[in-house]
Amino acid sequence: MKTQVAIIGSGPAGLLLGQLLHTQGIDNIILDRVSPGYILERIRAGVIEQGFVDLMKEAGVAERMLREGEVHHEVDIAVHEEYHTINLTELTGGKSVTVYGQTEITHDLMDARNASGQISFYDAKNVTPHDMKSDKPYVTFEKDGEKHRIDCDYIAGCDGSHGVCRPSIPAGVLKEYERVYPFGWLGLLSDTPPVDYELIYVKSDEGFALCSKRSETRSRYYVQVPLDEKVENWSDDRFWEELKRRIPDDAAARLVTGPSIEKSIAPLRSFVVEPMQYGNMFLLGDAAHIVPPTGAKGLNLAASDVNTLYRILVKTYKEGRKDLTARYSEIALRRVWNGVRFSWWMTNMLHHFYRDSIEDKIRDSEISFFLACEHRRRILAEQYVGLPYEEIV
Ligand code: FAS
Ligand code: PHB
Repeated sequence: MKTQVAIIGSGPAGLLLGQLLHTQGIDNIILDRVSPGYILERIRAGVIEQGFVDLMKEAGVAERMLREGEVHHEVDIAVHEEYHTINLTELTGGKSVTVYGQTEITHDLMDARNASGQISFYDAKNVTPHDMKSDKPYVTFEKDGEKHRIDCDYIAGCDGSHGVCRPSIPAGVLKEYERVYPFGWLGLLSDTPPVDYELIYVKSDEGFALCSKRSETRSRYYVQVPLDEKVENWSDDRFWEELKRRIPDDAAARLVTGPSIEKSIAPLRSFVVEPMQYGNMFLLGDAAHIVPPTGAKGLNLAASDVNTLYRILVKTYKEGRKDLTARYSEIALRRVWNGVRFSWWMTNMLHHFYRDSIEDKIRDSEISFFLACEHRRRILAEQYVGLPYEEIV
């Protein structure tokens, strides 16, 4: 088989890149080691930056997101029972975020790919990138007991944090940066009405909590738990009691509880590799970086990488540019590090680090300082809605 771009990974990064390239007539094949159903069962992100919404529009797959997604013009931060509203739209000159689950985005992109007849291989085993430093890279894999080879111009590593692309880069090439936090997020999804229309990020003496949603009838909640916590130790009742302890009393009084549809613990860490490419193989999304979800940046940084590589490849194929592919990592990392820093900053300000130390007092002071006045809240708002994508020139 031959294609122009071989995409490894059928999560949001791979699917969005494939769909955008298709709109420009750039041929691509997507490979994933699991089934579409397995991918769609994963419950993950929920807050989408305007830049991501615009990319979905450009890819021609935004119709349901625009119909069913909820545009949010503000977000609340409750610090020890006191609410602080961050008016995103006022503070950023008109920007907003959209609440629309990652699962739905993946659904929409998969449906569009199937409708367009583009080639995808699921349940592909032993997917392996080869000759990334040459101008004739290729990917091999096995499917239903048969071995296959895809010759291509470029390989897009969209295979997440446990993929094959990053580890296939020879030792000594990549520099890894990591911070592991002493806690994770225990998340619960329930078909209950959300406690509030707006998202509420909560800083309490008992720890962080987040009240989010997927619609007016489906809620998504999180509570911070120690890193060694096990989800099997958390009955629904225990989750709801702990959430009520942490959120402000008025919210706890309105909270509608119900059976969990999904319940899981995600560990929190910050992780970045540099560079985000090796020859003609590019790393995108979680394959290159991981952020704590406190800033709602994980999925949005994946979209940012897709935007960068997509624009570069269009100029490479359509304008004959030979200089841009070598600059993907340099350009992508500028926005990645902004997202990593914001996610680290929000995580530090809002979580309990299980020590009663001077750092905890400094964190309390920092969140109070930035919530205290409009021009400081603007610093938070501008990053939460998403900094602009860098123009590729
Ligand atoms: P993904 O991990 O989504 O997709 C990678 C794909 O590659 C998978 O389908 C996998 O099967 C495939 N793959 C892996 N190895 C392969 C191989 N060897 N061969 C072929 N295919 C292979 N972000 C937020 O903004 N907010 C959140 O609340 C949030 N919650 C999260 C909770 C969890 C538990 C996790 C893990 C992440 C969360 N994230 C959140 C971040 C998440 O949304 C990611 O940023 C997003 O999935 C990134 O998308 P991709 O880069 O496409 O990677
Ligand atoms: C979610 O709804 O899953 C969500 C929302 C905001 C975040 C993280 C997760 O910062």
